[in-house]
Parts: sequence; structure tokens; C-alpha cells
Amino acid sequence: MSRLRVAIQKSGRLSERSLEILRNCGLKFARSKDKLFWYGQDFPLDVLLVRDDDIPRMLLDGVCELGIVGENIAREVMLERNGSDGMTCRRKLGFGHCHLSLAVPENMEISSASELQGLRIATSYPSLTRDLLAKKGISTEIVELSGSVEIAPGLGTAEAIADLVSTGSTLRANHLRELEVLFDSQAALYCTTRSIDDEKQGLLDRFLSRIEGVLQAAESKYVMLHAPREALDKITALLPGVEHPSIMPLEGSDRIAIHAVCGETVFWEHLEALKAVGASAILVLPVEKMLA
Ligand code: PRT
Ligand code: ZN
Repeated sequence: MSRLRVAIQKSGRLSERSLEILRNCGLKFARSKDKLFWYGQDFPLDVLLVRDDDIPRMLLDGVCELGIVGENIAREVMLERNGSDGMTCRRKLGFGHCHLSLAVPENMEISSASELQGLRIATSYPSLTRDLLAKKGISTEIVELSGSVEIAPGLGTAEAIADLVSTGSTLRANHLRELEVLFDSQAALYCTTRSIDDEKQGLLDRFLSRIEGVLQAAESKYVMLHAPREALDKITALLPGVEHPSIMPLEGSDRIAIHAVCGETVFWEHLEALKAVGASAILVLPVEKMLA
């Protein structure tokens, strides 16, 4: 019987949330002793726990059909392999947010990326940085480093850097300032574009539909409220991400009950606006699972 393989980061910033998504898809695993391979018990999907840098290459080489990895690494490897079309991004996952940014020493008198023309830029993302700068018409010398990129200007090995930034504290600690964001990144689910047999394709479709359900459920809220019938249009317009709510009459009352799944975040401001047009008994509940 066919089985699918998904590669996720073994230990790092993306590991916990990647596993959480798989578990929320109802998957249970038997762990191997070395913990690098987890066997899916009730769904034919196994997990490979590897370094994040290896995930795009494993997808491109056909070792796995799915992988969860930062867009920064996926894009880098795809460019490295000449824009390889052997994998595709199926879904951004909403965590692991960071930017690939250009940064320069605090005291360097420079205000735009174009002034870096001809200078040396240290980075762990040579292909992506070169590509993004070329699109801006800037040609630089790329100094490839596998880590500690932020110390390159201090050591004199480069004038500027292109590195991942989230809070900006690493840049500040190294007396660097962010000059320009080159690329916004987050964790994403990538899928092979190699042809796979029908049985595997069926499994892949089932898994993708579960993942979609998990992510939509995480973003959604079930809202219940009572309202005057004549306020229905206003209430529907105020419920974020809702077009067709369910309407139920309330026994012995001229008010109605409205139930709806909101596909966008429901803020206190939304509830206050609903109350202002006559809604009462407003309940907002989490959604555990969804299948469209
Ligand atoms: O061992 P393995 O190779 O699997 O892990 P790793 O150490 O290479 O990766 P890891 O766990 O650090 O990062 C995995 C992914 O998380 C990255 O590829 C990004 O997609 C994403 N991510 C999100 C980040 C950051 N935020 C981040 N801040 N990756 C790295 N950083 C580093 C950055 O390189 C810099 O050194 O954190 C520092 C900057 O952080 P701030 O908060 O000081 O700005
Ligand atoms: Zn890595």
C-alpha cells in the first residue's frame, strides 16, 4: 500500500508548530528510536525529521512528497537549482514569520539599497539575495557565509549583510541597522510536482483537505446571537468573513437567532458594533474541525 512522506524540521523554530499541524490533522505516530522517522499509525503518512535546509532538496529529489519549511529556504534552493519546478508552495502556514533584509553598520552613510552597487554583501542566502537585488537592478559581490552573518561588517569581510530579521535585536546588538526588506517569509507547506500514482494522489488530496480544514478552523470562529429580524442585513455585513448565516426563528419572539462561521478574526469591536444594531446574547466559540 502507498504511503506519503512529509519532511519537517527536527529541532528549531518551525518544529513545534509543524508537528502541531500534523497532530491537529488527526495523525498519530510511532516513533523510531533515533527519532528521525515517525511511522503514521492510522493514516499512511510518515514523518521525516531533518534539518530545515535539507527539506527542499528532499522534495526535489523525490525523497518525500510534502515538506514544511520557511519560504526563504525553499526559494533559495529553487533558485540554486535554476528555478526548479519540482516543487510548489501549496499553503502559507501563518507562523515562522521573518524578513530577509539588507542591513548596514549604524554609522554607514547610506539611505537606499541602490547605493550598495559594487559593494560586498554577506549572506547565507546567496541565490535569493542575488536574485532580489538583480530585480532592483543592483549588482553586488555576494560573500556566502553559513552562519554569524551579522559579524561580517565588523570583521571587514563585507560592507553590508542580507540576513533574516524578526525582532531586530540581533541587528541592534551588532550595531547594524535595517536598510531595506528584500523578502517577507513564513513557514509554508510545499508539495512535489513529480507525477505520483493514483493511490498516492488520493492520499495527498485527503491530507491536503485535512490541512486546509485545520488551518481554516484555526482562523475561524462560530458566532451565535439573537437580533431583530429587520437588522439581519446589517448584522450579516458586520460579521467578518460571512455571506450566508443560518437564521432560526425564536419561539414566542419577533427576534431571530443567527449562527455563522466567521472566516476572519472576530475582535471586540465587531461585537460592540453588533450590539449597537440590536444584537444580544452574542457567543463566540472556537471551531475545532472543518471539512468543506
Ligand atoms: O538545525 P536547522 O538547520 O534545522 O535549524 P536552523 O538553525 O537553520 O533554523 P532555525 O530554527 O533558526 O530557523 C528555521 C526557520 O525559521 C528559518 O529558515 C526561517 O524561515 C524562520 N525564522 C523566523 C527565523 C527567524 N525567524 C530568525 N529570527 N530564522 C532565523 N532567525 C535568526 C536570524 O538568522 C538572525 O540570526 O534570528 C536572528 C534574528 O532574529 P531577531 O529576532 O534578533 O531579529
Ligand atoms: Zn538550517
